[in-house]
Amino acid sequence: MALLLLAISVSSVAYAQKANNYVSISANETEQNIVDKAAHITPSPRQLRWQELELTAFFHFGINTFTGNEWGNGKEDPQLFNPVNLDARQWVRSVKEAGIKQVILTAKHHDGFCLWPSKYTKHSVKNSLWKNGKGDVVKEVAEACKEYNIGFGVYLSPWDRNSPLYGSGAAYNEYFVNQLTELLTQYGRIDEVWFDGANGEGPNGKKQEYDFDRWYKLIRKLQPSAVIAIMGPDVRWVGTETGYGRETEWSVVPANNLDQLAVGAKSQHDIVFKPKGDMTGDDLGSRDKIKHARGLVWYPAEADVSIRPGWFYHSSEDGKVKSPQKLMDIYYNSVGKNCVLLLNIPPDKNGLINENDVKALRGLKQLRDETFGTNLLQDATAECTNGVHLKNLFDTDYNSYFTTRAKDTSALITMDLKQAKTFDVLLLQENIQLGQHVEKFRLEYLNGNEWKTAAEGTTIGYKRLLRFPAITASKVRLRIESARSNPAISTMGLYKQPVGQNQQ
Ligand code: FUL
Repeated sequence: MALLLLAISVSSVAYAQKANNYVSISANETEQNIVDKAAHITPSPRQLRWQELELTAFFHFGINTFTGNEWGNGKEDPQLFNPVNLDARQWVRSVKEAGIKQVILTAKHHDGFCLWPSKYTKHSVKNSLWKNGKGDVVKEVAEACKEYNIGFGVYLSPWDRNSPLYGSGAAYNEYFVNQLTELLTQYGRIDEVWFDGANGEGPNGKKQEYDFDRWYKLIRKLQPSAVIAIMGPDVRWVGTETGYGRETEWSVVPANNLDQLAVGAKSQHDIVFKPKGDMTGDDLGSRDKIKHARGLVWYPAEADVSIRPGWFYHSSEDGKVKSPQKLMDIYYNSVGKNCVLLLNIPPDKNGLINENDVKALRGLKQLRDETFGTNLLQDATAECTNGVHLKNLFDTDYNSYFTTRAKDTSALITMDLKQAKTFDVLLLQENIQLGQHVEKFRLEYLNGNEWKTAAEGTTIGYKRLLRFPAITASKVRLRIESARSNPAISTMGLYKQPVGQNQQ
């Protein structure tokens, strides 16, 4: 058994090393050379799996659910925690039915209260009234995710306002490693580990220095397929908590702002980056940004937002749950802008997702189904003088793609819909297994004898969605005006939003 496990972990490391995740740039390289290098950077297998999820959920749940706070101070009485009807299956079912593919539970928030019976603190479910101290929320959620076959991740706050060790340096890092080890070894597969950057002062008045290097190594060793998000090397925070991403979203960004460290002791390849500088500007990866870079790395964006004003449940916010229309707008602006959406749905004091949130999630699902049910291009014929595999644009296989011949980085694809159709949404996807290439594109339609612009954009990445005032036409064309290498477009779709949904 031990040998088998060793074999599995060795092969997964070897696989991870094959990813062309990072490239260094020497002084005097030409801009064209740098652009070529950028075009050939690709996601690691764990990053690709994560990107394809599109929709993930946060469950903010803990002692704050019972005190009404957003940030607890760590002095709460654990006995307050008593979600008498807790049903993790209802949580997971509610989000799965909405099309969400992975959840992240706040196993420990800044108050230090652990949702599992950690051996290393008294501030946990083991000293609560819930199930007479015999319960384990992490276990219940992990098991529900397995049952419903969706991913499971943990949020473990580095900032711990309860621990007397916080601020002490090595002793706190040891405590943190112990808790992280419990989470990474007791609950089966972990798909995402989410660290935020909050870093307050400990009882000694000192800020804790986090030993991220050690934490990353531990995660890579114990859960090699998990992405490490936000204060981590695999997934970057988009920069706001609104759920709205940026117009131009490159998954390849300069590594200048990041601290580089090698995770595997002997490995030259398993390099990871630790966030350091500001990654929240409007433009992180355009030619202008990469031409002076010393290294480039695949570091894609996650957009987080709560379905309610707060991250934790407050009954006073029951009437403030975001509407399906608002959630749909967020979807267009996150998933539709090359991000993964992390939507927070906080369970209530009873241990259930409130029915208002469930209704909003159902509404979102319905709007997505109504909009994206029929690709109006599915029976179209397409022509492109310098392109191949045009049919792949309209199939449902993400892996198959259209591309151009030779070294052509632009393309003009003309499509005949056979009869006039009305549409107001464009969907495009690049096959990011070949990198992210497109820098500028435009959708045109034939109006009488004149081609007119319906929509235009810069980056595509894993997915791009653009809305525009409804157009009726039988001929359209997609212009790839500029790209860093041959465009590899895996999907193109035209859709009509249901009546009543915002047009833009
Ligand atoms: C932040 C935290 O301070 C908030 O409470 C919340 O957990 C959010 C997702 O991350 O940094």
